[in-house]
Amino acid sequence: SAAPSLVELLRAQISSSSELSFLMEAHDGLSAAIAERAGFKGLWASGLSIACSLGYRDANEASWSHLVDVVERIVDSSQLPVLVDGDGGFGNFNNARLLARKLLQRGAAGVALEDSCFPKMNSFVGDRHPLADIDEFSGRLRAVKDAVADDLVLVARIEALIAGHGMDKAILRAHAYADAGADAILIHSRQSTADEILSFVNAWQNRLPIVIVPTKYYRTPVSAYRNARISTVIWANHSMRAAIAAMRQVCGRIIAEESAASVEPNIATLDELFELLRYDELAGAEARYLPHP
Ligand code: SPV
Ligand code: MG
Repeated sequence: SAAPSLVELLRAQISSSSELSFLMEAHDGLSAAIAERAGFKGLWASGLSIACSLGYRDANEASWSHLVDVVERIVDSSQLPVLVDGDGGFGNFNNARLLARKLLQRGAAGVALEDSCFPKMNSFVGDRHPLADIDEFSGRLRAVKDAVADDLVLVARIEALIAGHGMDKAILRAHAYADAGADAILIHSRQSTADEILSFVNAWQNRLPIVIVPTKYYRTPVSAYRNARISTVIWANHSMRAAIAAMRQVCGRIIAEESAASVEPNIATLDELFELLRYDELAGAEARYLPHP
């Protein structure tokens, strides 16, 4: 039988509650290639990190066409399935289904849509996180499902805890989004412990698989998520934050010392760069395809 497609691979990872899977953030081709080399089996095309790498704020400043262009670079740069952070879908049901079709064309394996209003604001910024009406957002999910069927994994993300609406409202939304055809529920929290996530999971009873983003509650060991039969953990922004720290240090030293000598041992070698982007493959292709003088 044929090798599983990327969407089948992502679906298998996200739908298994007996095996915890991990999606690593990518925001460009390079970060995708590095995550793959490290051994990750799937990628999260992070809205925050992609915006950041473009010099935008995570407030829908980048357009859906910016996003799909970056997703294409991520998809082309690894063999891994990519779950794309689709924010709220950039508008109503029509914008959301257009985004989903374009992501499918660019090779994404899944899309996560959150029940925020356009323009969204990153979940960790400020206190204003107005939620979409449940029925309106369910319509966005149904429109996406009708547009792409099972060719993309559809993750419905609940921002009710971020918005301070409490557990009952969050569970109510999860059931509505399951009814609308979501394949999994992403429940987000800005607390520094996993308590509210674990009580959500307890109340939810695994009607659909659960995806979490432990950016603020990073101290909780993943064994707690295995025990709770959570399906997927997203490391949502760590390569971007590593890049910021590393670039800040190297820029600071080079300007202060007017020399690159002291940073040389701490930065990637050019050979590592050439290896990551498979320059050797190009050399081999040149030998095959260029005329020999
Ligand atoms: C992202 O990575 O863009 C996310 C996760 O959506 S968070 O920033 O935590 O909202
Ligand atoms: Mg995001």
